[in-house]
Amino acid sequence: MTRTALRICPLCEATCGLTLTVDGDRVTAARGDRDDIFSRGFLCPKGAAFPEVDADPDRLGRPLVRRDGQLTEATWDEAFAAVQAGLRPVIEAHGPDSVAVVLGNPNVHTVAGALYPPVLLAGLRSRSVFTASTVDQMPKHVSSGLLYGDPLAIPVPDLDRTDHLLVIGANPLDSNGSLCTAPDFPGRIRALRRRGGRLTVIDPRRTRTAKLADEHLAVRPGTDALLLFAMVHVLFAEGLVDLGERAEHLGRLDEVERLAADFPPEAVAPLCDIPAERIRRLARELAAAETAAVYGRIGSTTVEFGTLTSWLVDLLAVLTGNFDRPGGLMFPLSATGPAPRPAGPGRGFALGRWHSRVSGHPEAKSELPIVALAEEIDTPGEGRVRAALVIAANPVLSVPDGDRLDAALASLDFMVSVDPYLNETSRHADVVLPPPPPSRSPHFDYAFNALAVRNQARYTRPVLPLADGRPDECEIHARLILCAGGQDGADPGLVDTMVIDTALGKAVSDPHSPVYGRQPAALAQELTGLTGAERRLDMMLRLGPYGEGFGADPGGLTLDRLLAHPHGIDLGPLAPRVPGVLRTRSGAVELCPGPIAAEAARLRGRLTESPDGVLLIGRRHLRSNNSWLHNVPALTGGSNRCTVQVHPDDAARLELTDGGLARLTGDGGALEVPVEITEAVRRGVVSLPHGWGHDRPGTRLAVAAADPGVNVNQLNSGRLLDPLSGTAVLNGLPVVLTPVR
Ligand SMILES: Nc1nc2c(c(=O)[nH]1)N[C@H]1C(S)=C(S)[C@@H](COP(=O)(O)OP(=O)(O)OC[C@H]3O[C@@H](n4cnc5c(=O)[nH]c(N)nc54)[C@H](O)[C@@H]3O)O[C@H]1N2
Ligand SMILES: Nc1nc2c(c(=O)[nH]1)N[C@H]1C(S)=C(S)[C@@H](COP(=O)(O)OP(=O)(O)OC[C@H]3O[C@@H](n4cnc5c(=O)[nH]c(N)nc54)[C@H](O)[C@@H]3O)O[C@H]1N2
Ligand code: SF4
Ligand SMILES: [Mo]
Repeated sequence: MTRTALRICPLCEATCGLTLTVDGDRVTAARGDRDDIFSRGFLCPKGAAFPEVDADPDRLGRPLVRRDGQLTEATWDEAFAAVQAGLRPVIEAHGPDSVAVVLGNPNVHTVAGALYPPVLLAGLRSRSVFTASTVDQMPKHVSSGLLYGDPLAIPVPDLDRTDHLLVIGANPLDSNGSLCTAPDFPGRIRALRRRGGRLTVIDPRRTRTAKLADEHLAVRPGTDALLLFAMVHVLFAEGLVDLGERAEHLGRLDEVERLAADFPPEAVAPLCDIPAERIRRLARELAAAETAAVYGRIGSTTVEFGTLTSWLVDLLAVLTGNFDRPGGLMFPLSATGPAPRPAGPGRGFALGRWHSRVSGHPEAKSELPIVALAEEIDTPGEGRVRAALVIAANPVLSVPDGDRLDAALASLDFMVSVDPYLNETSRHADVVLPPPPPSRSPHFDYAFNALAVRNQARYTRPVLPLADGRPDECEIHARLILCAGGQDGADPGLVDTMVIDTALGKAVSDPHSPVYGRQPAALAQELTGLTGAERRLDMMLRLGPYGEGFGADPGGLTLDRLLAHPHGIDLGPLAPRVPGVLRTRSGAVELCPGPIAAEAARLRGRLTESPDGVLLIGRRHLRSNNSWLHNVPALTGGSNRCTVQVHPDDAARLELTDGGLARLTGDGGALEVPVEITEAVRRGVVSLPHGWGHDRPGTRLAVAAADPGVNVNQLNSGRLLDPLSGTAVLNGLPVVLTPVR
């Protein structure tokens, strides 16, 4: 008996709606849901491989507990008892900071990862918090915190309406977009071209996105801050600054002009390797376009001046009147986010409220740089990290100097992994808690609806039931929270009840809330949903910007209404949100925050440097995802290879041959890698993908281990950081290449 069921794809930020074919207790096929209000039938090869991803025989079905040094299968009750027995003594003897919480990327793709880690952190009160953000988008959060007073207020390019898209260090044709949720990003770019719009791509590699562009500029890695500053310089110098309708909410423009004075195109051109006249033209085109959006991603954030570059991306939109208006950069309004409130001064954003123990890195957004995790474990002394809760993260591969972290994790007193795989990181755990596969999990995009190019809401329930006795990932997280608090055995539903009580308690005492003055217990009674997580979703929808407000707006959103629209509810195109979205102390956009001005001064020091040597950058393959999809045969092989791409001229100079081996040496180590000679990378730049290196013992990844590749992050010591955000420099790393004979 086959049937079909809907499921939002969790494999990247595009959040496509899938129609799954289900045969008995297996998903047998996936296609794009043509009726999905946002993705309209689009899917990529990863989504098409959903059945194989879901049914990978190496996914763990039962928890593992370390006994006599060996990870062995255990019951769920035994596993949670082991968690509490391992964790509580560490907390009691050494305090909460001795427990590191490590959160990886898939947390933004699961309901559990959105709803429970904040509760865990609030209860545990550990300052040892490390996430994938500090090898990713933290510079954008810091930039938004400084500019808008809210690190989560990230404006996105209004892709479907813009006339001019300037892309800096992003390759959405392979990544399907990031910090800009847009199912069928490729189709949306083609539509831009069809309506006469212009696409410019700045990227050291001629990517598939660059090939679609009107113009591709192969910038020297790590120099975008200089390039964009020179564009700002030109806008001021040529009188092209036009703040448009938002001018009254924009503060400290004159200070920006003073900073930009130091970066004329002629000064940066030799460093960026882009002629001054082209830089001028880039600025003029941006200013002349009817509407324009600037979009930066990994190549703009995981670089030494990542925060400064992220700020410049938004600044260019501001200075050309493209901020907070259709066709420019706009703030999405998510259905589960806080309801808009009256404009006015906010609490602002603070950086460096505490520092890491060993290297003194400032916190950002209550996190410490994940590159500092190893040293926080392996450096003796008061306050050392002795235990770790690792949730959906594989830092041994995704973070610089995996070998050091590998050894550090092995030395912990106690470690838990919430992970479906026994992989390079989870093999060190004392307890592995495997969540069920996506077909048996609910899906709602708490994170990505706040970054989507169209306001909309979609929810899919689990397509298949859980096997007997198996908890879903929400329950795993809830029980973990109870164990950390020494309450193993208590009803995991209590965690949701507590969250709901707290949230409703706050809402009823907020004069701007539709439920002001009402009784929390009575409101809680109204919530629907089959699980605690669903009741929380119902609550957030009702209290959110489109919510029915517990009766205040009977036409508004509730869980029931969402369930009645299985292909989703369209909430319209993005709308202007300034000044209501601002949370700065001044109540205005802070165009020139102090920490940014200091970074600009540091950048000025680079103007006198003369670049040389070979720089390493990364790349992503369409049929892969970070470190964890190499175990699915349908997604391996073909172009999906761990090779170092080298320009033909560099290959000739360095005597490298296509298919031969090169030895790459960085400040963190050396690797031998097959060479792929291609004109796609510019001269002086080589590219190696991340997430490979599946050759460590003690894992259960049969397919990945057969073609392990090498771990690019072993070339990187992790010493180079974007100082404001603590984000590791993953792109533009100096390396030396020699042939291996
Ligand atoms: N050199 C270099 N390094 C990079 C990058 C780069 O561009 N270059 N990119 C960086 C970026 S952007 C990121 S986001 C990080 C990612 O870094 P991580 O988050 O550490 O890595 P992932 O490979 O995404 O895998 C996370 C883990 O989640 C598990 N997992 C998969 N699905 C689920 C699930 O449903 N629930 C749970 N609990 N676990 C699940 C996987 O098995 C895997 O162990 O890597 C970073 N590292
Ligand atoms: N298929 C696939 N999709 C994915 C992922 C995946 O692993 N595979 N990972 C997901 C995740 S976690 C994320 S964060 C997103 C990332 O999404 P993207 O940022 O779009 O992905 P990347 O391919 O890393 O693109 C970064 C681009 O920056 C360029 N670059 C490197 N250094 C510089 C520089 O100094 N300056 C400039 N201007 N460009 C530079 C690189 O050549 C590359 O083309 O993708 C997500 N989607
Ligand atoms: S683009 Fe992303 S969300 Fe869409 S099918 Fe592919 S992996 Fe899934
Ligand atoms: Mo990422």
